Amino acid sequence: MASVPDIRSCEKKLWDSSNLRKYCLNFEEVPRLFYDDPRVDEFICSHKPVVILGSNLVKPAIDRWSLEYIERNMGTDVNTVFFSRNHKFKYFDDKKIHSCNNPRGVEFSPPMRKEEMKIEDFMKRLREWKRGEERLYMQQSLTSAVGPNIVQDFIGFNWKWINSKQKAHNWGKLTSNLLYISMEGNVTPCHYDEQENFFAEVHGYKRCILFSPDQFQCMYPYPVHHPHDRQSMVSKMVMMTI
Ligand SMILES: O=C(O)CCC(=O)C(=O)O
Repeated sequence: MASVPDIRSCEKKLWDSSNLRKYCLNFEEVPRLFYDDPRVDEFICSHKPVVILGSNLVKPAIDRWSLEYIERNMGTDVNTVFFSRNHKFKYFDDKKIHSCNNPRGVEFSPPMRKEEMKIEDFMKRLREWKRGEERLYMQQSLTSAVGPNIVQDFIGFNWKWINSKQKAHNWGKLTSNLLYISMEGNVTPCHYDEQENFFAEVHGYKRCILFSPDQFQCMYPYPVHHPHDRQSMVSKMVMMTI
C-alpha cells in the first residue's frame, strides 16, 4: 500500500492504546485522507478502506447529537437494543432459527437478546449500568418515525457528497441508515457486509479491524442457512493458537 502522510495531528484524539482491546495480530493503519484528496477515489475504486477527513458528512449530528439531545428528540417509537452477558454482540438472523413456524431452521441459542425500548428507558439503563450487568448496544434504523428535529438534522447531512461517491463508484442504492449507540468496550465480532459502507463517528471512538478479502477462507464464515450467516466462526482464542 502506498505510504500516506500522517495528517492526524489536526484531529482531536480521544483514545490511546490502553482504551483498546489487545489482539495478537499485526495491524497496519488505514490511511487517513482529506475528502478532496484525489487518492480517496483511488482507494474506494480499488476496494481499499480509507478514513475520510473533513467531508462534513454528518455535521448537524456532530453539532447537536449529544445523548441528552437524542433522548429529547428521538420520538416516542421503540428502538432496537441488544443485550449481551459479555462484551461481544454477535449478530444473528432470527428468521433462520428453528421453531414450530420454521421447522427447517437451525437449532440455535442466541448469544444475545434483543429488546425494543423507548429511548428514555434505554438511556436510563445506560446511566444506571453497573459492572457485571448485561451490556447494551442500541442499533436503530433512522426512519421518518424519528422526531422532527432529528429528521431535520438527517436532511442536513452532506447527501450531495455521498451521492456523488455512490455515482462515481457505481454503487447500488443507499439502502439503510443506522444509528449505533454503544457502551465503551462493546465488540461486534468479525463478519462481512454485503454492501459498501460509509461509517461516521459522531462522538467517541471506534476501532474497525479489517481483513483483506484474500483472507476470506481463513475466516471460516458460517454456512449461509445458519443464523450467524456472514459471521466468522473464528474467535479471538482460536486466532491466538494458530
Ligand atoms: O460495528 C458495529 O458495531 C456494527 C456495524 C457493523 O457491523 C457494520 O457496519 O458492518
